[in-house]
Amino acid sequence: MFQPGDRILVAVSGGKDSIALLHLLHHHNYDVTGYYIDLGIESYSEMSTEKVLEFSSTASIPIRIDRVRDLFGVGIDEVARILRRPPCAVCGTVKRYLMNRAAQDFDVVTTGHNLDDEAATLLGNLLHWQEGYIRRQSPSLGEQGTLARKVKPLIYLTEYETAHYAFMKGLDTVVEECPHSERATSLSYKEALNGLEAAMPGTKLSFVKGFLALKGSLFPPEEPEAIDLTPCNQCGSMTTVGLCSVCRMREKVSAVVSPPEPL
Ligand code: Q46
Ligand code: ZN
Repeated sequence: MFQPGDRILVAVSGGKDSIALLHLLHHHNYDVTGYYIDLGIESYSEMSTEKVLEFSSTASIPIRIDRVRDLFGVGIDEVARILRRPPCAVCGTVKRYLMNRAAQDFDVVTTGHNLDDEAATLLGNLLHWQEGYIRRQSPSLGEQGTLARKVKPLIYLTEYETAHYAFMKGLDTVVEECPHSERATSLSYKEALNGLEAAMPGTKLSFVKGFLALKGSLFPPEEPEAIDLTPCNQCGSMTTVGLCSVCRMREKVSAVVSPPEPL
């Protein structure tokens, strides 16, 4: 997934998985920088920001922070309300945008997805036959255009195991989930998989490992569609049209709240 000399950006939310990953890689002397996005979701974001900053200062690991409020002047909930879109849809687009921007200074981006996350995503993709997503589901996505490599080093460890690591190392992490995660369908998939795991231990691991072993023959990679990308007129990030999706959001939001400084 990466070499000892690579500059690694570790996306952290303040939760146990991402903090455990950052702690583990730092402990093994990799060149790591944490990357945290303050979503501006009231007490949840305040608590997460506090934990991430505390961890970075006690562990002496550099951390880079972007704030959604610096982009829009308000947090995710308010942006979603103004745009009349679900918070998670807005959040996903904004996080991707910020992460890709931050990744430009690094060789690889890592996230703390664990086995439970990966199995739930796979189950959801299969239940709805999301062929494109199934083909792309992988612990390691190569560089695409200007986008850095993205890897998930923890996908063979269960949520229980990463929680155990965090506990044994005395890592102080955020226990609360984002208030919007309750509506996430992935929770239902996780519950279903936990039921299967309890009846047949090892199910999650064999589900994900078996998929990755068979993916090449069942879902062979397709030739990527040639898409013409040009720099966004406003922020310079690569996009298919004049303004990227985040700059279009910024335009709409700035009609309602005072706009922050230009990007
Ligand atoms: S998408 Fe939705 Fe998550 Fe963003 S608003 Fe919260 S639950 S944090 S992974
Ligand atoms: Zn833009």
